Amino acid sequence: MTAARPPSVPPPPNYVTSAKIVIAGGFGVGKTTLVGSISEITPLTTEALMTAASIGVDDAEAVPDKTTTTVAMDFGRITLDRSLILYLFGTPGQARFWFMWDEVCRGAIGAVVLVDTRRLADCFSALDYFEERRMPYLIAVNHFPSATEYPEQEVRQALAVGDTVPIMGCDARNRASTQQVLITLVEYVLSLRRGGGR
Ligand SMILES: Nc1nc2c(ncn2[C@@H]2O[C@H](COP(=O)(O)OP(=O)(O)OP(=O)(O)O)[C@@H](O)[C@H]2O)c(=O)[nH]1
Ligand SMILES: [Mg+2]
Repeated sequence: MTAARPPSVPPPPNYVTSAKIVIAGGFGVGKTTLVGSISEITPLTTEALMTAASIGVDDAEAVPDKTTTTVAMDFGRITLDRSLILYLFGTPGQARFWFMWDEVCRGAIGAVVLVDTRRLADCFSALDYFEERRMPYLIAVNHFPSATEYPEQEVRQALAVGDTVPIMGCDARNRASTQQVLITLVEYVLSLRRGGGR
């Protein structure tokens, strides 16, 4: 993000700020879908076909239509308003690509942790990663048709995240829904910075 300006100094005309956001979460939770639903440029993806070799390694039971998986990262861009451009970096979902995470997350202002309520535990390592680095994150519950919807408080308890961490539902395939998630994250990061949080 561009260096903060003292509040008394108005931004110059055409002042544009950019920020990096990470889209994280477990395997097959919809990270690539989310980046693709909102990006105004053709997203850069690094999808590889899932072959028979992934049987028993990648649990695709909850997402039977899934044929590819991210092996490095996703990249997209969205202009939220005329003065704020977000660069979206999606992480690979599988544990064997952990070595990519530091590169993908470096310099990000915050993260969206996508979760599927059928496989909540899959996001624990992402939560640990952001907690350890004190990087602000929110929880976006990606609603899959066969997944049970739980009240926010139950999701909060199951994930053991703090009371201030935003939790919201979303549909990663839907642009408006994805946009709302990103706006909520940016507002949360700004509120933490104003309040001297993380
Ligand atoms: N019903 C429903 N299906 C979704 C949604 N988001 C993604 N999918 C489907 O779920 C599957 C997984 O989506 P991806 O976007 O590849 O998931 P990912 O998190 O990037 O996966 P990895 O990179 O392999 O970890 C795909 O078949 C999507 O079409 C959603 O909001 N609702
Ligand atoms: Mg992916």
